[in-house]
Amino acid sequence: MKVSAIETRLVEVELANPIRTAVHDMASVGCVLLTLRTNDGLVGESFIFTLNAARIKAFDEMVRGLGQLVIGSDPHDTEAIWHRLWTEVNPTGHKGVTVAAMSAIDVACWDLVGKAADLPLHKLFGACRDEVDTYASSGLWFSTPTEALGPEAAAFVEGGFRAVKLRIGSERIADDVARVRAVREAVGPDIGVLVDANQAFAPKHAIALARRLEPFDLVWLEEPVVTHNLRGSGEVRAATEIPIASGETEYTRYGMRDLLEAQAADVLMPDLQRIGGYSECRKAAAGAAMFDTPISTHFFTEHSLAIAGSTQNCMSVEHIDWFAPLFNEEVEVVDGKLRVPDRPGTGFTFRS
Ligand code: SMN
Ligand code: MG
Repeated sequence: MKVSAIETRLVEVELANPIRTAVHDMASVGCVLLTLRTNDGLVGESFIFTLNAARIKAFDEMVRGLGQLVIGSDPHDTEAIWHRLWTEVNPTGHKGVTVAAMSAIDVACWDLVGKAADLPLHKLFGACRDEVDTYASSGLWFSTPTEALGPEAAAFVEGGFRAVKLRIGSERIADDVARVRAVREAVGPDIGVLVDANQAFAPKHAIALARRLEPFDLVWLEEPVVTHNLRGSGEVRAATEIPIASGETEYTRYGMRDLLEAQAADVLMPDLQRIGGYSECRKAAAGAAMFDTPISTHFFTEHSLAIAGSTQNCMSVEHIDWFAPLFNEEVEVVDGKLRVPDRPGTGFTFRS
């Protein structure tokens, strides 16, 4: 099997309402959909995105530029392809757009490998489960006023979720405590509550806040400080009993290694686009396993299920519904868990 053609398509998916976190302003997501075709008629698919479709053409250009190097390759050679591209992007940089494009190519190659074998990817990788914990993450934004949080959280539970993620980032600690209290009171004691600060705080603020949040029995506090402040994140982690989650902003296994070395997080959150695709995500997960550290995948709900189904130390998959309009198939939440699809490849195909 050889890759014979590469195609991209740009799609802008509108969000239901404009939303904000402590650092992001979003009205839509711009996606580059990648299709790799083979000489024997198979199709491998993947996507990457930017918020608001801004700079999407740079992503497209990088995918198509690097994709040329894959034409004529056997997509089974995922390691060789990844390392060829890694060497190729040396002058351009080993983070950012380059790695996003490598991720798209890697996931599309793996999709082809699964389809050629007629197997779902978690079975090819070595399966460990067919369902995984998830949490509702398409809501409870920082732009949602405190009084609206309780009803929105309750609606997620009504819809079948057993955990929800809330965004915070207020200047006054009391305001964020009130946001967390509103959600905890609305969902009761048996539902998981996760809190994401999107890097809003200085370490001392984060420590003071975390101590005030301890009575709310949180699953984790995510990205309490700027991502490059590994020592600060480690200080927050050491000062609170709330587990610290981080890693969505890190690139490749090396970013995850830095978090582990600095003891900066209790849970690593690889993002398929920033980590470098399935090949690199599996290495990052194995590195985390060496430290008995769980991972929980960031965004990419559909495509992350292959990782969750084959990674013993994957504790959950973030449920975000933004990308559902891209696919023919839907993710299934049953009793608060996501089913790992048993369809070949990623198990998800693009709508035409
Ligand atoms: C997040 C990141 C980017 C846009 C929206 C939300 C958030 C998450 O950090 O973890 O979902
Ligand atoms: Mg986050």
